[in-house]
Amino acid sequence: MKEEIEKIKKVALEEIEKATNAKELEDARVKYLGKKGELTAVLRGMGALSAEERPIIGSLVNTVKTELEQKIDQKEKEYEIAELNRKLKEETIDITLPSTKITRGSKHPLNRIIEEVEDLFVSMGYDVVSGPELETDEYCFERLNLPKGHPARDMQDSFYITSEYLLRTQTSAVQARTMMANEGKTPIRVICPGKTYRRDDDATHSHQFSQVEGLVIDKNISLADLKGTLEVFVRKMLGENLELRFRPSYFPFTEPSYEVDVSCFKCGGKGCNLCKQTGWIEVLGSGIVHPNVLKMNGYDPEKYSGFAFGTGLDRLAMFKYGITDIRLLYQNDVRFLNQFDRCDR
Ligand code: 2NM
Repeated sequence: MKEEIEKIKKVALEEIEKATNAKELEDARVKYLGKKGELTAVLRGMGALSAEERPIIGSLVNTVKTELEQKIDQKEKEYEIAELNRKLKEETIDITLPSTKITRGSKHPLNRIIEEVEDLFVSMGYDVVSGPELETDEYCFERLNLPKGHPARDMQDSFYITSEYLLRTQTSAVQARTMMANEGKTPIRVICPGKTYRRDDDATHSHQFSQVEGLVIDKNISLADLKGTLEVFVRKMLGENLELRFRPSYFPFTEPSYEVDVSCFKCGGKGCNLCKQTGWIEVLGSGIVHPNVLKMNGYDPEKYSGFAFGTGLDRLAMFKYGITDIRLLYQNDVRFLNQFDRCDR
């Protein structure tokens, strides 16, 4: 019996030692220590032994069992450590490598311009107001002294939705709304930046474009106030040393009306391709609010007067950033937009 046990032990230890993976190790455990294992079989056969032999053999079997268990545990530990080392080696990360860059958005050039214009006018006591882009004929034209039949109302130039509704062709509609909402109270000092729409589409005209218009109404507002205001505006946006030139013009909502030129900021007025050799660049429309417009929107032209102006923000952005095609402002091409992500950081 003793020899049999010693033999099992010897073979078992060899087998455990030979095991090269967890599966073989587990097989050995079952084979020798399991319920139907060889050592367990020896214990079962102990009934045939004498009373003196029984404890000796029993103790021997237990010692061998413990020894085998320890050997298996030790082998298992070795596998675990080897496995851990393998993983550690395989999953090593180089924390000194550069990380993947988080892409940040950038402010759209038009929004930069709008914010700059807003900051300037707010600092001079103006409110920034907005209104609907889908306008009524009444606010877009009628209340701005553009009666039915006026060429500016032409279906060819505007996006009419119905005979009464259209996409606003200028932001002046917002100013008519502001006057009506103020119910004859003064002063009014507002700018209205926003999107406007016309049936045009080429390198210098987009069917959707952006405008800012300004309106001031109070007692004793004169052309001098308009000129001073636009001088501050243009010099802040395009350059402190620029000169302004007021050219008589016509707008239905102002009388007198002026187109405002600025001395060429590229050549300094000497003449170049940008100013087409004239030394001047047209930047604004403006004028003294027409008495009809005041009257129609609740202001007595005998008591009050006002000035108004308007300009295209797209052109302003193009001048400031050297953009040559207006459509780039509306195509949302990241290759274009990315170029502005360093402008104010
Ligand atoms: C311009 C040029 C001249 C203008 C007039 C008005 C209002 F509401 F008083 F009638 N708003 N904007 C105006 C005047 C706009 O844009 C080129």
